Amino acid sequence: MSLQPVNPRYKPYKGPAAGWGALNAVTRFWLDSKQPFKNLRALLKTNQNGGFDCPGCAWGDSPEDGHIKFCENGAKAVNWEATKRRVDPAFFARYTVSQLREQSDYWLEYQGRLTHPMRYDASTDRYTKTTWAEAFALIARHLKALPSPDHAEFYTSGRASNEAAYLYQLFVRAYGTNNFPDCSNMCHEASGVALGQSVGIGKGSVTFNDFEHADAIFVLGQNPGTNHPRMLEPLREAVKRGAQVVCFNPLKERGLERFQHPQHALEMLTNGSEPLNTAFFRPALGGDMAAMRGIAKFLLQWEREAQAKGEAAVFDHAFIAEHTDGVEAYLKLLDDCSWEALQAQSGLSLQEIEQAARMYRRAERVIICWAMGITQHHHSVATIQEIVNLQLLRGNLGRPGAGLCPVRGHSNVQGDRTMGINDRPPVTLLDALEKRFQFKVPRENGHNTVEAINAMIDGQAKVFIGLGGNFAQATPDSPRTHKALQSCELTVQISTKLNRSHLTVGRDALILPCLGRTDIDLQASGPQAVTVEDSFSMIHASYGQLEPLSGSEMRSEPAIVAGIAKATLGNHPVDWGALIADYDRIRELIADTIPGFQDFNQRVAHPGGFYLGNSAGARQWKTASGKANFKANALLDDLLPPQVRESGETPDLILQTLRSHDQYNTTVYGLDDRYRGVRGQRDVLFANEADILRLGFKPGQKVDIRSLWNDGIERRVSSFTLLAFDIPAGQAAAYFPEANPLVPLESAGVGSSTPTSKFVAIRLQAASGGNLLGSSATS
Ligand SMILES: Nc1nc2c(c(=O)[nH]1)N[C@H]1C(S)=C(S)[C@@H](COP(=O)(O)OP(=O)(O)OC[C@H]3O[C@@H](n4cnc5c(=O)[nH]c(N)nc54)[C@H](O)[C@@H]3O)O[C@H]1N2
Ligand SMILES: Nc1nc2c(c(=O)[nH]1)N[C@H]1C(S)=C(S)[C@@H](COP(=O)(O)OP(=O)(O)OC[C@H]3O[C@@H](n4cnc5c(=O)[nH]c(N)nc54)[C@H](O)[C@@H]3O)O[C@H]1N2
Ligand SMILES: [Mo]
Repeated sequence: MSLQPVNPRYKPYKGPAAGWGALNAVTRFWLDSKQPFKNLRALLKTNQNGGFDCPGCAWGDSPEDGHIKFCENGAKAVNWEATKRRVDPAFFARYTVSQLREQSDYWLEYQGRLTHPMRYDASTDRYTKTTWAEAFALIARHLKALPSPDHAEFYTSGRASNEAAYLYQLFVRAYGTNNFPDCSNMCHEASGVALGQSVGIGKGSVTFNDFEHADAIFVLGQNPGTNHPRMLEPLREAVKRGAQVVCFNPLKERGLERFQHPQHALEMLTNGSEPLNTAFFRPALGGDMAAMRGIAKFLLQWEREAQAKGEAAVFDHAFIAEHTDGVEAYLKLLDDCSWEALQAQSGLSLQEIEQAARMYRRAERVIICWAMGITQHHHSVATIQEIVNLQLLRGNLGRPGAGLCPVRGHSNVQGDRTMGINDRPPVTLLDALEKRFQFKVPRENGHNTVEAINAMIDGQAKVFIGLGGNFAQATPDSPRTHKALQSCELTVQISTKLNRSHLTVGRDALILPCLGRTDIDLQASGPQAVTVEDSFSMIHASYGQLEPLSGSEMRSEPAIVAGIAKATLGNHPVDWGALIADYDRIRELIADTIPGFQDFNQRVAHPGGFYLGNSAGARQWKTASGKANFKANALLDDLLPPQVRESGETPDLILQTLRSHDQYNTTVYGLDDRYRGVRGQRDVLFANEADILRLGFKPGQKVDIRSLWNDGIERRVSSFTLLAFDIPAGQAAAYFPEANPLVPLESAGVGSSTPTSKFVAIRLQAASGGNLLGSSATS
């Protein structure tokens, strides 16, 4: 039924994840980029000592293993960056900005690499060539004209290297503000906040090697087959040695179902594949907190039974007594919540919760991994703290094979935060900066992403600078965000590729073309390395390999930041130019001010890099209580936020926004989503066939989608094709960023301010423009 093709462009994918299909896709991307051999060579150095760090995801590799690690989607990321196509002054002469705005996100990025600094001319509605000196002077002029440094917003996307990020935060704080909206605010912010409160450090506690020792790996709200393909190998190895992989995902994501590794030639020949998951639970959107609480409630019941019978304990009492705080209040909460409420909210039956609990209990060592399906909800912080609570009950933290693993997104998003890209900076960081650089550091919290947009809407923020990323498309409530950017006096984008943020211009606007991970970064002292931090807190060096497309017209991110800083502040508080001549000097400053980086230059020279350490992983608790905290958060009465109920309308469906297989965030590589069987289109709405019929539509029909909130603002996208899909009743899914206009800016996580991209209440109506796709649409 629901997995039947509903139109010619939608065919369910039958093959395993990765394997031959993946290699075909990679080959196609190589050939498309017009320099296959060069790219292949570049690729083979990825993540090896002496090569560059993969600009794809933040998954780490085994530090001991010298093997070349790559995956299909890493290959796409490399290839996309290493193209020979150029978006140069001649390109910009051909189009007005208004004309470019008519193009799709896919088309814009596909045009190639940005090669020259460009300045927007409002009188002709075109970008024209400018010089670096003029660009820096323009930025300095705007920044100095602001009534307060807090009227500027300094965005960071998670590809920026440690060196670039460190210089950026130093410049911005010396300029006088903590306004650091960053992609993390839309991503793993809830993980950082929740883990900081629970265990005293906002990062994952496990390392790569822990995956070799776990008896069970729970994977919640994550689609590694597409977004972290290199994670599939340790999962597969775990299954091979008899460990369990337990998935919680409303969608039966292909990569989690079956897996075949492209580098295992024999298995490719037989087309065999290992069954990967050992259990697959399909919760309601936002239902994971209730599911985890249900597992904990079973453990409590079994603990009491064991005590009564004098059998071995279920809880790790020694760990709880020595290392934790707050267990009584938490256990009371478990007693107080009803099985009915847990079932209703989790979307799972009591039998399913019990099965998950049995799998959890059977395992001596458990790792719990999670990503955006957990972090982009109203109650994400509470949900992640519930994950921690569960792990604490059995001491699954700070011992081999057990722990917490928020799987990060952007390849250096974790490192950027370590370097001080933080709108709520810890006092220790500010003190260290003040001491080392002898200037008065701003102490007030700055703006996160949602606050930055609101400040622009309110006319408070007037200058926007983006160190990478695509702010216009990655943020929620797109039409409002676009207007916010357009209300600025100056918008600056430091970028590798053309995207919609360059076309969402303030009165003045600049495009500053930068080098990417793959490019050789030549400075006065020779080619430079930069460093990054992966999800396991491993720091390693990255050396670009490819000749930049337009010589010195493209600059490195550190050089661009230093150029802006020098024009704005002169040689205060450092000699910016001297730092750029040799990045070792930047790393010396990092060593002086950021904990864990002493002897940075020497240690990063070590093959595979070095481990930053993790206090929670070492059972040191940097919390106020000095212990790991059980957090007794109440379960939400209703997953539907009050603002939706106040809209006076009942939602037809709850929508999550997610990534296709052919995209990297707002970068669209192609229009297919192989594992979900979609071809050649992105404006689709996945829904359950019964829901489609119940709502009076037919599969293949086009609909307009409206979202519900209590502020009277109309949020709508048009002409999305309904795809009947294997998705739980009441749920829907659509791709990010196409669906972003539906996410209200005000709908953000408690304590994290992360837009609730995985929980949007929607209503459907027949598309104003037309109906069925064609006669074969429902065949
Ligand atoms: N190729 C590629 N790699 C990437 C990226 C990319 O776009 N392309 N993006 C990078 C970035 S920045 C990030 S943050 C990561 C993102 O990695 P993911 O978090 O895997 O990305 P999403 O596509 O948002 O997928 C979310 C998954 O959570 C599930 N889900 C949604 N809501 C819920 C829920 O309430 N409960 C549960 N249990 N599951 C739910 C969805 O069905 C989906 O499988 O990937 C990184 N790597
Ligand atoms: N609805 C919805 N919205 C979401 C999400 C979702 O799941 N649903 N996910 C959120 C998440 S997890 C994230 S992380 C954000 C992502 O938000 P961003 O990080 O802002 O977006 P990206 O699409 O990764 O940025 C792509 C652009 O970065 C530039 N770029 C690429 N490489 C480099 C480089 O090396 N240096 C520089 N300077 N620029 C470079 C290119 O110009 C490219 O166009 O989106 C968030 N938005
Ligand atoms: Mo992300």
